[in-house]
Amino acid sequence: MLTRPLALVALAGALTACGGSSGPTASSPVPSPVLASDRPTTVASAVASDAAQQTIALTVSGGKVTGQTGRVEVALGTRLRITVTSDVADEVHVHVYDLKQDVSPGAPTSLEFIADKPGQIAVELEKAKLTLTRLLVS
Ligand SMILES: [Cu+2]
Repeated sequence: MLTRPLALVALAGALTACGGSSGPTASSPVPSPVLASDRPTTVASAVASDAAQQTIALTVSGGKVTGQTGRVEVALGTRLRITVTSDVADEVHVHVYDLKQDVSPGAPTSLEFIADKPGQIAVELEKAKLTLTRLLVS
């Protein structure tokens, strides 16, 4: 007996299982680029890609927060670095963005991200349920 029908069934099953996620592979016509200017596009990054544009430093000691506590205004799209120093082991949690990072006594931790979601974002020392600061991203 030949196993060809079985192989075909298996193939069809495999195609069904992963269908939908990948788009059609047929080549679509690419519109020819129309450039209004013959100058090369200016690279606008004046800041090095790994440099934070705004830094927020927070220190937790004896259950109290010092540094840029309260509210910090952040322009939408800013590359932000939050540095947390803590005298207890805990976890820094940036809400909405849902970023988490462990912090240990004597080992400050930094979270760096693009503030691309507007709103009032709580930064919390998770286990202590201690709000370190709030970012006002707009
Ligand atoms: Cu939290």
